[in-house]
Amino acid sequence: MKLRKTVWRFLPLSLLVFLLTGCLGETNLTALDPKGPQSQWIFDKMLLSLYVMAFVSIVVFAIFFIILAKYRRKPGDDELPKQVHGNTALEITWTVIPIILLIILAVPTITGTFMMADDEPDPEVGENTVEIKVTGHQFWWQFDYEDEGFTAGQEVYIPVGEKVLFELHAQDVMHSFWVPALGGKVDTIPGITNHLWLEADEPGTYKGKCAELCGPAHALMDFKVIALERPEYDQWVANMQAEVEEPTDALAQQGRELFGADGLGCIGCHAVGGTGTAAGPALTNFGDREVIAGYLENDDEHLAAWIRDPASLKQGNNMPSFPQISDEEMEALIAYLRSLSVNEQ
Ligand code: HEC
Ligand SMILES: [Cu+2]
Repeated sequence: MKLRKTVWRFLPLSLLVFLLTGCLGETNLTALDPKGPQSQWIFDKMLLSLYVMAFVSIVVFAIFFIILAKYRRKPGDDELPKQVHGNTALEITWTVIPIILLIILAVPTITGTFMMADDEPDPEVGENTVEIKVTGHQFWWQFDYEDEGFTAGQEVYIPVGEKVLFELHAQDVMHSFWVPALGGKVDTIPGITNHLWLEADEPGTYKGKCAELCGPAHALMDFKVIALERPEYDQWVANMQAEVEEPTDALAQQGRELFGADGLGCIGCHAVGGTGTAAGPALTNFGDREVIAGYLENDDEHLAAWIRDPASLKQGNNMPSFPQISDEEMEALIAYLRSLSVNEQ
């Protein structure tokens, strides 16, 4: 009776797991569909260990069942079987086989670990290897392109087919930088600099996540890696470096006033152009983002709700709320934020 109850309890749960894993597959937030040399390597090792484990299980269970059948007590077996102690040949066999299996796992694991830790510039692109400083904040990501002289928030653009070097930092608590389709996860730790390189085989948008419990909105600390062909990437860099033009539209201009120091003071935390601050994500290309704050669909309704009361949408985040903004002001502010796009130039 009890067993049946337990089964019924677990059934919906296991169905849920099926559904959830299905969702993850769709958004490429998965290590099982590798899209770069590093993630491919990790995936191959997962398969290798799976094969080794399958081999061990099959052999062990086969021997187990054979022995169970062959040597079980049969009718008429009154005497104890002959008692033996020690068998050198057997003992050597079952020591040597696991050693061989461990070597099969260890050799590629160790060489691969060094390969993944190798943060030397890409030999193929030499001096032009892209280096990006990543800083994890509660609960957003800052990407400094220091050599290029600008900052990006929430979305990191990289060239396709090149090893890109990431220098990992944290501002407040520990976070972990993870783009499952491209590679392994590495922690960002306050006061410590970690390194990671990633490479994307094909252009596309790859979802990333903070993989270290870092506070109430940890689960919403999402980001994106956007991989572009080299010429498009260079164009994006040039657009990010360019002087931000004043909006031509009157409404957006009014929004720009509100955004500034004489208005609501958003500019104190949000850079538009240049290298920015550590207080909030740079909004230089906010108009190009698909989502707000890492996860909210970037439409006017969500944007207004976010600006009025960010805490209700992302618990514990560091943006103050602005409930005083009137509907007209909000319209202007949104028009300005929408004008912040570098892709339309
Ligand atoms: C005290 C600093 C601070 C001020 C002032 C501030 N913000 Fe923010 N803002 C933040 C932080 C921090 C985040 C990131 C929140 C998160 O995702 O955890 C953020 C996120 C945002 C985002 C989402 C950005 C993205 O790419 O996901 C928008 C849009 C935004 N703020 C607009 C504004 C506007 C408009 C104002 C002025 C009315 C403003 N902010 C004032 C700190 C601030
Ligand atoms: Cu985090």
